[in-house]
Amino acid sequence: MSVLVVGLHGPEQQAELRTAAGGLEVTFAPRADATLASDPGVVRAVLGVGQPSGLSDFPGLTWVHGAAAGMDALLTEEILNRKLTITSSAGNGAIPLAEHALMLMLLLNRSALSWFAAQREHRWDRFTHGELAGSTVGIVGLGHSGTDLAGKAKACHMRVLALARRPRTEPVPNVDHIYGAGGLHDLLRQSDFVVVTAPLTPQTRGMIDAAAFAVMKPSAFYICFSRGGIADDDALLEALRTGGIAGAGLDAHDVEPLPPDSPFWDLENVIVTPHNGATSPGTAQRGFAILAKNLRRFGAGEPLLNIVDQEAGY
Ligand code: OXD
Repeated sequence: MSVLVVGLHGPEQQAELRTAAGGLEVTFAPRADATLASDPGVVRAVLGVGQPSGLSDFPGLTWVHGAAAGMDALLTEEILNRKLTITSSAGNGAIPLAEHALMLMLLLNRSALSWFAAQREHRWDRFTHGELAGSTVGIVGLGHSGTDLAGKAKACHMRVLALARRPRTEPVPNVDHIYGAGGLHDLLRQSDFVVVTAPLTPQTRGMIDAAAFAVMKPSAFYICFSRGGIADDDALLEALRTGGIAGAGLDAHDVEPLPPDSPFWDLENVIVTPHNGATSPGTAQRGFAILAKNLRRFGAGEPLLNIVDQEAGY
């Protein structure tokens, strides 16, 4: 029985993973390519993958560990039909993503793009701007990054609302009110900042549609760092162009890379970042730690961490 670990791991990481695997044979390869495994037939697990390509060439697979937190790219119909155990790296990028959201909230709330333009022209341009304190953030999705963002927002003296699909029996620290899926419009109506942290699933695709933007405050900002596609882009564009909302901070986009002719690049009330919010060494370290822990558990026959609910899609 053997395990294929995909990605670029240096000698130290390889040694750590071999130790974690106990008696399992571990092979390292840059991608899930069966021609790189000495015997694909004995590979029971492929770890660290982003895409499903190549996995069909491993007939004996029982476990796949995803390199990403979001599993939308991996959960194809073919993969779902194989009834594998799938685990994710959820939680690896929560901290920098929450920081990214906070940065976008501050920049948008202070019209920072005007300062940047003025700086390029050496122009001293002072104006009155908002404060986060006292305003309301509506966090759509209360997973690792949503929960981390709640704490950061509270530290800025904000009111924190959240939307969570899974009901909570206990109050969540730093969250003033939690809505279930049916409460989306209630949350949107009250929010000065809407931050989408939810995974892309059949349930969330297109969830922030024209009706949703219509209930948002014209002064509100829309921020997304999890997945584009949760908002309907046409509805988002319309809201941004017509003053339905004040602006947006977009790190995740429906089509990535964002095409050069996308209208989002040029809107004056939009900050575009290239799905870059979690690209930090800490994210890589936490992702590696999750992989190593799960490999140890697999070798020891213990329950794995971060098992994906394949019906829910995350
Ligand atoms: C992820 C990401 O890990 O968006 O899902 O980077």
